[in-house]
Amino acid sequence: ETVCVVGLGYIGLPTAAFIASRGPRVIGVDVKQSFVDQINAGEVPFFEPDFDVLLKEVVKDGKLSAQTDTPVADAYIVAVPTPFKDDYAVDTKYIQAAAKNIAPQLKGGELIVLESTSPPGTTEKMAEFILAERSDLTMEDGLENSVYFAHAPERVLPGRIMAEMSANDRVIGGVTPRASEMARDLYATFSNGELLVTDAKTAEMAKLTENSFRDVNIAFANELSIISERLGIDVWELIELANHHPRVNILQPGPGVGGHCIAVDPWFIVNAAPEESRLIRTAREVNDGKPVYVLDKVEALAQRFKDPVVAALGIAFKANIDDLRESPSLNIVDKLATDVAGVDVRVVEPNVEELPEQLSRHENVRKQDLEGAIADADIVLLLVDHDSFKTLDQELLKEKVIVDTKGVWR
Ligand code: SAJ
Repeated sequence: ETVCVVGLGYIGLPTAAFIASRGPRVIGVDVKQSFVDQINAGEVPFFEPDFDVLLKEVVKDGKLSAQTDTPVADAYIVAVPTPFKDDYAVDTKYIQAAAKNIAPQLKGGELIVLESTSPPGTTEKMAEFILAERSDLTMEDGLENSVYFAHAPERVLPGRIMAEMSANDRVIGGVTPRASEMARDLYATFSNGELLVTDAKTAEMAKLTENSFRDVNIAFANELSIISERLGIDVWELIELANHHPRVNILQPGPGVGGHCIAVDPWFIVNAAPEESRLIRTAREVNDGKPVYVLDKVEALAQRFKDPVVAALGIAFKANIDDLRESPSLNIVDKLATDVAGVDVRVVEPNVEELPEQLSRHENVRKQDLEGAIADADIVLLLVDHDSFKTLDQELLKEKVIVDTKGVWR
């Protein structure tokens, strides 16, 4: 059994390593030569707690290797990015590129699983795309020249991948019944969770539904935070109290919703059924409005100072990670530096070495250590609830104007 995993990012690489640790030989494919080289040297090209140990082991044992060309294999797992375009329709260019490379390797009998989060119907489109390249193959079950297609959306939480990769239940949706069975057998090699079989379209929608549920819940919390401020109520206490009710579970407000999943996936539903997706669209708008609200607040406070110094604590998209994708905090700092005359922004971000271009291009933004930035600041703006910020000595905040978007210093 050889399994080929296409796309060695946050999801593809851990999936490849988990499968390799359970027996099958795994070949990882990525377009990025630097990723391939790093992986073959047993190094993880991104930060994920405790994952380096597993990767080193499977690479050293010769169970996992990486390359840029797509090989012949018994099963393929496609875990490439599915970004959206300006109109919020999915951009399937990476799926198509993967399909184009897989097509010539097929003999019949292979399983091809799409893991990338995708709008309903995408797995079938990927199948059609491959079969358009290979008119000698079919997606019908049980023939000699059958190829089997399924969707098995990933659900791991970045930062907790080692625990969740094998523990989470998985939704598995085949384009045909045989494809579902084959995909279930593949995931059973490393998953200890329940493997829930359905069709491909329902599996695609299930993933989008999970992330939209979270987005709607966070939007509720963010709306409550703005209402509470208006009414002079502490929103953190409010939510804690309400959550004591046995059937209430409200998530936490913050500076906005970021990352490449929760802030993206609901749009795939809105795009698929625009008229019917009123709540899901509004939740997106509420969450996207929160960074603007925070920015307005800081800008108003900055008026009190001649050349205000702002310590911005955190630019990652959430706590205790180094991922800056779709980060609301990053965008708040960027806009702050542009909008406020005379402002000087000191960014504290323990999880990144250097500021990204989006910030380093500003002359009035620089990176600083936590204590130094706070000592110099007029306004302390907490944007991410990193552990090191939570344990800060409160004495240091005396006489500072504080904007605490995560409620960690209440
Ligand atoms: N956030 C809040 N308040 C909260 C929780 C989160 O404002 O109470 C914010 C975070 O700060 C962050 C954003 O939401 O900016 C998203 O963070 P997250 O921790 O909710 O989720 P992700 O994007 O890291 O991972 C999600 C997970 N989905 C669900 O929990 C339903 C993960 O299981 C998925 O695998 C992942 O999306 C994905 O790849 O789809």
